[in-house]
Amino acid sequence: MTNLLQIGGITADMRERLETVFKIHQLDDFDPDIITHVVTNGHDGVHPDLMASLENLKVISGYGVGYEAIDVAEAVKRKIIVTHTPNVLNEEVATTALLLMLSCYREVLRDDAYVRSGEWAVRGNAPLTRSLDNQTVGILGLGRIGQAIAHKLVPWNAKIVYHSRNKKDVEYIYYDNLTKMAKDCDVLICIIPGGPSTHKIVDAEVIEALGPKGTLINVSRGSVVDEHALIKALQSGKLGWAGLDVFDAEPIVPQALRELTNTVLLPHVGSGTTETRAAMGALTVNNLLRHHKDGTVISAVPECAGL
Ligand code: A2R
Repeated sequence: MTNLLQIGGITADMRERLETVFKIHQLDDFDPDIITHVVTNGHDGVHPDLMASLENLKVISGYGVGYEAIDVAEAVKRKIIVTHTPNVLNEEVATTALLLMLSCYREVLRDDAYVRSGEWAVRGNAPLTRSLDNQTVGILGLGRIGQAIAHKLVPWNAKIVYHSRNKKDVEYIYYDNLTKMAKDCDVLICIIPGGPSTHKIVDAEVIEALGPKGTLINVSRGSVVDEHALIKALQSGKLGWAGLDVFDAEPIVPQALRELTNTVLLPHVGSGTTETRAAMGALTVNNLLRHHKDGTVISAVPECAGL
């Protein structure tokens, strides 16, 4: 049997399929010399010290599309193939972005509380909310998920603009400057990878450019937004609303953010439906089984495509 190290949780389905060819070892009891394959996730990744200790490692299969918690440059140097699970979660994460946007615009949490508390019967109709129709939506990162978000916004007649490193061959308007784009947007949706190149790319200047009537949605990584600046802007009214699925120090969410009523907060569930998580789990396992069978993988991260 081939020896696989498990980092983080896996589902019963994943375990059952993996155990057809792998002996699964846990982090608290394994011999580093025999491990050739690792299964992990976007949050846990592989600690650099652990990776260094696995001298015979060939494949790291990640559950999720983001892989900044794995030192891919080091993996490439060592000819270790890193895989992830792109595409199978595009529609779900896009739906989560829309859910957050709708919840902010239509004050779903406030109005739900209004009904539950009995205030409706005492104080009369709830205050009006904002229409999601005809908004200018800026997408930060028009990749696989960013494009799925743009498609889902069609029924709301959104004007889509975007910022990414490169201009794409699409009908949407490209901004090479994020602050400029934020100034022109009603909503800014973040869906770029985490890591050093995007760290706090949404800073105080971008947040203030979005403005008092603006809405920030983050379904990518907490690290891409300056959370401190975000809280200050939401408290002072320099930013209108925020819908967040991701945070700087998950699962710890600052008390100040939790106290704000102009936020909608989710516990990193962008891809968190039974159907989509099953598809992600299947691809994570398929990458490992394929490698076991013929030495290839299905969905290597771009940096490892040539290995
Ligand atoms: O490289 P480009 O021009 O295609 O732009 C990519 C953009 N991006 C950036 N934009 C601005 N500044 C950066 N430093 C920067 N780095 C990357 O993010 C591309 O438009 C987008 C990423 O698209 P995909 O690689 O197709 O990723 P996918 O599957 O949409 O997932 C995005 C992220 C994941 O990495 C997780 O963190 C999260 O969503 O779940």
